[in-house]
Amino acid sequence: MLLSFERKYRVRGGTLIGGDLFDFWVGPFYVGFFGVTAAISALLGTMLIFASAAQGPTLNPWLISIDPPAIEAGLKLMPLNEGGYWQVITACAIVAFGSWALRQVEISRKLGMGLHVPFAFSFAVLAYVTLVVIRPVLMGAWGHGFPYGIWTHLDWVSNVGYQYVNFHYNPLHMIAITFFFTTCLALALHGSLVLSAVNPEKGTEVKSPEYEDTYFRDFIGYSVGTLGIHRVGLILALNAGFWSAACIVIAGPLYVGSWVEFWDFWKAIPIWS
Ligand code: UQ2
Repeated sequence: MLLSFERKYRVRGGTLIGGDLFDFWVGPFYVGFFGVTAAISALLGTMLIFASAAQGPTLNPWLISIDPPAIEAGLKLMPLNEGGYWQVITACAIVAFGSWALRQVEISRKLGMGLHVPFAFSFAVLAYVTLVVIRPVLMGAWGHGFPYGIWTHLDWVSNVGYQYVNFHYNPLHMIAITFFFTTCLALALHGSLVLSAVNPEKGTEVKSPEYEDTYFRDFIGYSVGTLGIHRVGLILALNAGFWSAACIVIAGPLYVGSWVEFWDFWKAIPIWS
């Protein structure tokens, strides 16, 4: 059922490309030019995953893997069964993710809202593109991309990690992890605080945001505020994605060798050496 609110806002305009041509809805979903490109690239990419998997050697869903070309192939386009499937599937994925972000922009514009949602989603896309395009190109071979398989992508993370002896010593990896943990802390604080206000003792009234502020003022002497916590949450989550991309893109293109030995510079500082 269409809410009366939605009917009011289901009007033409706000599109980036295509004018009125794709400016319509299918059931609850807005389509738009980028809805069409997202659907086509997602469907094509998914069908190619099945086509590649059908080539074998296994149909066990846990073990199926669509591998990038061999490192020796460099940045060449390859035949389908020698990494070409991975290359075309990667291209489909990037077009699908890009379309999805631009569709979010069109919906934001239609509703006269900010672009925070597409901006946030773009950080996730950036992290993926860093792994399968930016870093492989900087290192000169598509073979540095990760394989599309449930088990094999885990192997890839493990193997790449050990190539740098112990990836946890990568300083940007430390920063990324810290942001992931802090994001969890912020969401746990926020989710529990809101639920505690909205689910009071049986027979008592739901508590207003002033109660939430007061809780934290009583507790730690400070409340960041009901709008503020969402700003904090967004900035924490964006940083988690950004530093994840940064920590892997410096490993290889900028720094080769052991992340454990990286910290030897610290012991060599003149003051204490
Ligand atoms: C808050 C507030 C909310 C919240 C939360 C806080 C009323 C409903 C969780 C408390 C948050 C603080 C003090 C900042 C936390 C910062 C980090 C980096 C974890 O004050 O306003 O709104 O949900």
